[in-house]
Amino acid sequence: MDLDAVTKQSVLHAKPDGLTLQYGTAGFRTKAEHLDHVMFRMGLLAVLRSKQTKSTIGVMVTASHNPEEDNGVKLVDPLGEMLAPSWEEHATCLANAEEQDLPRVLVDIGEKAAVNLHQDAFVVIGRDTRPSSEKLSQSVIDGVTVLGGQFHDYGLLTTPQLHYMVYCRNTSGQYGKATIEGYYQKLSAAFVELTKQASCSGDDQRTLKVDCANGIGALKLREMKHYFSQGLSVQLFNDGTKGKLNHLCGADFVKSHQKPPQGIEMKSNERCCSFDGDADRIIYYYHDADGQFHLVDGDKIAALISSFLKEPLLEIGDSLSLGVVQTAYANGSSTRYLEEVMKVPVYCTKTGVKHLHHKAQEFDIGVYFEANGHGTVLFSKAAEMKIKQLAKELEEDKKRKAAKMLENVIDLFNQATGDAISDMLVIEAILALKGLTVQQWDALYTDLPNRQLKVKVADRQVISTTDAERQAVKPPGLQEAINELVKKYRLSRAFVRPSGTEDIVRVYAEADSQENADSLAYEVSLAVFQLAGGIGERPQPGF
Ligand code: 16G
Ligand code: MG
Repeated sequence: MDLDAVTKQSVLHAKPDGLTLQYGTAGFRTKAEHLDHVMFRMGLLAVLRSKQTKSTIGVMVTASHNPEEDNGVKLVDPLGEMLAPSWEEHATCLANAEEQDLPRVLVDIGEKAAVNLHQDAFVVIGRDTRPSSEKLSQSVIDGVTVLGGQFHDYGLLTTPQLHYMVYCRNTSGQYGKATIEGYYQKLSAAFVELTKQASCSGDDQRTLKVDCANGIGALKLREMKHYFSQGLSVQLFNDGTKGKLNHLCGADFVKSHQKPPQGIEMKSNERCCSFDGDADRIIYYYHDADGQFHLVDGDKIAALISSFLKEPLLEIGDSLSLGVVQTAYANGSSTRYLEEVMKVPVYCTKTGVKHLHHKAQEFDIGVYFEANGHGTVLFSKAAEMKIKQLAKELEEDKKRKAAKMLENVIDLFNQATGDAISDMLVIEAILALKGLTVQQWDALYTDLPNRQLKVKVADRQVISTTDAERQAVKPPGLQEAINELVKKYRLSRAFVRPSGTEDIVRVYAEADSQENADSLAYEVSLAVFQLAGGIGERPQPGF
């Protein structure tokens, strides 16, 4: 390592005094103007990680669903996974090191992680459409270069596309070609193949309105739609030509406000969906004939996909294990439906894709979705090989068809991470194959009314949780208070957790009616405010 060169370059990406940031659930995230030094340093770190793993590492510049003025950065590990936890700590140390300590911290990480500094390093970089992203990704490149790393800058990409590139490059192209055309071709071919078996239903069924959150998803979907146009026609809204990124639109807005985004024309019973700002989340919705809005969220996506998968799995008669992974935010009705009606085992993990992804890897086929629309289906290598073999060998026509269908499903799901575009194509294929309307899909089960609130506290770390965030162990008395409140309502459940991305505590409540979910959420917020050091205005009832 040429530490002198690092020091010299670092001055051009100086860290503002006193600023400390944490590598959180999805990397670093804050106002764009505070991130230049973090980007440079993540370029440095990516080189070390690449040397250590002897693999290509990804760096994505995005702040996902957050406001346009924000930005963020995260590293992507060799198989498209989120950065390993011990390296998250290195990332935090490096980002917060004062200028003069930077060389020492770098050397320290190199030693602790036993990095062979003579190894070559290769880093791939992607960015979203934020005005700040181009300059910030140049700072990443500066960091990579000063440590002698090689790089490829993909420019504008969705987050899942960057994960895909990393995965392709580290599997010598076996997973797919590490180019944007490679991505379009792989997914579209699987989609077209899968939907071939769908009996042609009316035009109506095969049109989808997509709210792209004024983000990168719009650019990429516009390029890609020609590849699958024979199977599906997508109409793009909030495509970034006028509106602001994530402003009154996008998956996060729709899910948290439980209402349609601005800028989309919805006719009754039309199927619509929203991506978030970096296109790794997807949420569906529609207006019924009475003009009532219905949300079809990540839980219902998991329910649709798992029930679809069960049939061909049974048909091929091979006992591949299927599991569904959710978080505490999963609607209670969805968990009940999956366990009692679908009879699939359901597991709960902490919030954040990396936790779900990790758990899902324990199954032959692991379906994971957060209620907010992040998710995918992972097939173990063993399951994939078995299915591919059966698709070739099986004599019986029905069985072979089932195996072939599963083969296409494997190719259609982005195996590196949750991906709004890939998920959208899977969902559209399933609806077409099953001849389901969005209303029929929605009717799989009825969501319990629920409410999410935020509470401001002086220090959100005074709350600590256990049992996949469903129980608060600190501060004393809080869980007992929640238990008492929950008892007052039917079919109720509530939990609180410190946010991993904002300086607030999140409250979730569900109950038999919206009114009850709302008052339970309010009462729990008040308990948090009183017992966990609330600041500012006390929570108020009513929404
Ligand atoms: C991040 C996570 C998302 C999680 C959310 C929770 C990734 C890629 N993203 O956006 O999965 O739902 O954080 O935010 O892991 P919170 O901790 O503020 O509730
Ligand atoms: Mg996102």
